[in-house]
Amino acid sequence: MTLKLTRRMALASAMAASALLVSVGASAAADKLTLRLATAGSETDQRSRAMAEVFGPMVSDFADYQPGYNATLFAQGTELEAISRGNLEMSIASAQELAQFFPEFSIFATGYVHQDAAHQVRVFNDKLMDPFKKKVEDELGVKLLSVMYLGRRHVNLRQSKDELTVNTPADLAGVNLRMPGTDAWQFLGKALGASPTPLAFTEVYSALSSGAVDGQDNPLPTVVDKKFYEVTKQIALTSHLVDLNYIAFSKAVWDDMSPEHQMRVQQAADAAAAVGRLRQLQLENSLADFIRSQGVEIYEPDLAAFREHVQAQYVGSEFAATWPEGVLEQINALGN
Ligand code: KDO
Repeated sequence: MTLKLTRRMALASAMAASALLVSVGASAAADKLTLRLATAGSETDQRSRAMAEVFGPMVSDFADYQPGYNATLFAQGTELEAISRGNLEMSIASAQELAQFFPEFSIFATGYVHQDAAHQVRVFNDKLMDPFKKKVEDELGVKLLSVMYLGRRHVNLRQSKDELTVNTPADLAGVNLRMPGTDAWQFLGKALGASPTPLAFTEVYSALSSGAVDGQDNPLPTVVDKKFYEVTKQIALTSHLVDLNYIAFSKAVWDDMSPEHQMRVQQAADAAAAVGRLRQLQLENSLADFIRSQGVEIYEPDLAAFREHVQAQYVGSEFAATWPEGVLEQINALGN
């Protein structure tokens, strides 16, 4: 925790400096606002497409949207710090990355909490989010504009179902499961019963291909978009995390915009999130047969066993200790 506080204090001073730079930059450049977005996602990912096809055009009369895909602008997990330091304007952020700065964000990255895409939207728009959003603005200089739907994460393995059938978390003992690099992701990998390995998203295909890892856990649309079906043999539909991202925006750039441009940016972000969500849901509900046609077995494990085991790992955990009193109950109350 001390490290995080130090990190946050360092960021606070960097933010102050960047705010000055932005205001000087903005006043000096009378032309369009430049909005660079960094993501580890591909250009064909539905979140990336929605930002390019909806967000960009909706703000194009006053802002120049410049996406950087496949972690080419900033390495996965470093985007929020880049925004905070004034080196980037936007990112597609995760609750797990925010939890590196504010551990309480791990509640939105906890297995089997969000029930579906609509639940994610109700939670993000509920007053329970206000203190979370304010803290990120005040201490990191990042404004969370909208929530994006990434999808249901499932266990996707190189081994065939005959070699290893995944019914309960006990079946994942010793499985080298790639999870993204942050603490909250590694904790989820362990909660599933596996032995998690941190690895950047852009390295996953080659690690599966070489056998450096046994599996990964992205949603079905990502399995297709990144062709993970070429290097894996099964998907156990654990649905262990109905995953989300946030459209993250520089607070310094936001504060420098007129109220009209702020409203336009907010509307464009909400529209892009809505379009991306619908497209991702349609894809998610239609890809199983295609993936099976590529030789990947897809089946349902003992969901009750997974849900019970994973939830039990969080009770009394270091993450649960950071959750504000009553928030989990409020999130559950917004469920179906
Ligand atoms: C991943 O690295 O598996 C992950 O799905 C984690 C998400 O939080 C998000 O960073 C995502 O990668 C990227 O947007 C690439 O899809």
